[in-house]
Amino acid sequence: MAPPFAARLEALQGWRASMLAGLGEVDRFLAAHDLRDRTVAARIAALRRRLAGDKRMLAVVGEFSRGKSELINALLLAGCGRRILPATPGRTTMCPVELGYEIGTRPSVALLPMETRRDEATLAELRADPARWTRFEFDLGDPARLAELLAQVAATRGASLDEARALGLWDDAQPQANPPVDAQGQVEIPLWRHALVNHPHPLLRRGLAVLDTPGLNALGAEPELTLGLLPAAQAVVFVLGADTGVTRSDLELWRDHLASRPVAHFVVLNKIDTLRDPLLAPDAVAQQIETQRRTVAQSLGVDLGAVFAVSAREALVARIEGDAGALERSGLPRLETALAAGLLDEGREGLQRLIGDALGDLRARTTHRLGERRRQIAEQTLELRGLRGKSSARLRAARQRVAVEEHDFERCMVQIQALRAVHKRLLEQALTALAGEGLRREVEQLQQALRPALFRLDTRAAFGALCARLRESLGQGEARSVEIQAMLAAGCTRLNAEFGFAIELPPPPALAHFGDELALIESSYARYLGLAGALRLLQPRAMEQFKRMLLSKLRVVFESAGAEIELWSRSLIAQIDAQVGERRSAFARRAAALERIDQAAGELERRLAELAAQDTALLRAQGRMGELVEALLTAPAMPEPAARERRVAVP
Ligand SMILES: Nc1nc2c(ncn2[C@@H]2O[C@H](COP(=O)(O)OP(=O)(O)O)[C@@H](O)[C@H]2O)c(=O)[nH]1
Ligand SMILES: [Mg+2]
Repeated sequence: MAPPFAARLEALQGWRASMLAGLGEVDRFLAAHDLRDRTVAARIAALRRRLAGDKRMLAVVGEFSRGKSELINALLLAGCGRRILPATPGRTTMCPVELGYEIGTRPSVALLPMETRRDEATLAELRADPARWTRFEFDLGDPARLAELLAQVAATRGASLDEARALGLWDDAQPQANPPVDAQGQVEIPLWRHALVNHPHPLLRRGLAVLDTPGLNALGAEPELTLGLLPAAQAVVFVLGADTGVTRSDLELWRDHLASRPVAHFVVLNKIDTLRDPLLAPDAVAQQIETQRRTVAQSLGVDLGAVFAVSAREALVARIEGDAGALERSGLPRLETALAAGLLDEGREGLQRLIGDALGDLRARTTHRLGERRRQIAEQTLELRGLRGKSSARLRAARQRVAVEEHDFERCMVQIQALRAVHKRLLEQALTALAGEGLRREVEQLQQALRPALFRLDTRAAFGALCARLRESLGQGEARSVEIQAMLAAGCTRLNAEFGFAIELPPPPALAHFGDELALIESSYARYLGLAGALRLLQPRAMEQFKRMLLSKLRVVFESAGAEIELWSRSLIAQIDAQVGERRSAFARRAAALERIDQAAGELERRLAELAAQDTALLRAQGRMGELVEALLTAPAMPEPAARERRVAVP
């Protein structure tokens, strides 16, 4: 009873593996033909990293006790033969739990102590610092041990008000959100801040990651979850309880954090088993479930097809007991089919496009360089044919001609040096516009502006101003790269005309999508600022953390934009260098050939034959490169998701 998305993940994995293998072959081909300069190598390496690290994150979100953890137990962990994530009354998830797998590592549970919230490091930074985590390994044959370890994610402890305040778990400004204080003046706080489960489950091995969350509106959840983890998810499962219906807090959570996220949404109406009634006919119960589904779709403003009526508990039991009929009745398989389509196809197209673009570009450049080599061979052939039956004096004259041509050619180096100097200056300007230092200043300024704005409840204006300035910086980076392009274009035209180069300008990097990413960050942070979130920022610790998270998000966008400009402009310079190198070695080969011809009879014809053979090999290489790229571009994609899978009706 493997989940239906296993097959699809398998296909995705297969596609990825064949792409990786194909890229490896292209890489080896280029190296063998002396076509793999530094920028080509960097580009291929970047593609391979993207392919290898292509993870899909599914976030499961909802209010406390809707059955999120139980749903993950049924979706992913039923193979353990027991309940693994704590999901019983009185034992609920207290911290975000991420399930995933790093290939080549041991199964483990890593827990981040709540105390780490005292300092300002963000979760993203702490991830890279294993010393801060408490790590336990487990044996795959021992599910009881895994369940015991995961009981920790429900663990709590008592803390004084001062301590809770310092950890950002108590806010005097929001009494309604605070945990209750016991007779000793203590509050109950989560023991852990975050949990990472490293489990080689077949789905996790294939790049799926699943995020289980405590309630989002809980004070403890704050920025990390809504600003850091949720935006990284490709799909969100929003869990409601059939026993509670859509409550006000469900609706708030949906509206404030989920509805406007540009990712696939799946709404789960869980616990439909609670609607079963021995005094009602099964038809009448089904009718009730259907009515409730409609109500849910209406209240959330989603398609009926996106609402899945499920019993996570019955699904888990059915899987453990191997009862196919009960599993079907639990409604889970339908959800899984939809998840497979929504989660796995999402993003793959983008990756495919990226690879297609890069390969197309690589093929064009390679064909061009091979063509250039063939042109030089043709010229040499012509020159040598002209020497057939000619005297030694004529040969000497030809050798002198090569020397003069070479000397003429070397004059181009002055122009190239000048071009390089201007390029370097413009590139530096472009990169400065996108550098981290400026970003930090901007975000610091925002912090200054936010403080008074918080009291006026006018944070959006301050944040809007920051975003406008950031867009301007991005625009400046873009403007510089247009200048670089224009400057290099003029220089290259001159070089091509005067020295017979065949330099082709690659199209300038497309930076528009960085603007889109900036807009995405802008909207999720603006949403946060509009909410109770803004109030939380009155706490200095929360403000500091907000600032650091914002900065790290922005850095990724700006640094990637800078890297793209740099790679693009360096690839152009590399092209010039490669052509200079090829021209120089062509001169050397011509001179050496003429010398040998002068010394040995028969050498001329031998050299002509050699040139003809080289030309044939180059022609073959051109064809081979085309074949390699074509094979990759038309690699069998994944099975198309059947249209009806996306809109299943529930009986
Ligand atoms: N009847 C019923 N109870 C469920 C179902 N799923 C979860 N529960 C119960 O609801 C409670 C909360 O579940 P849990 O998974 O911890 O909720 P979470 O806080 O959203 O992770 C637990 O007592 C579960 O046993 C279900 O499908 N049917
Ligand atoms: Mg839970």
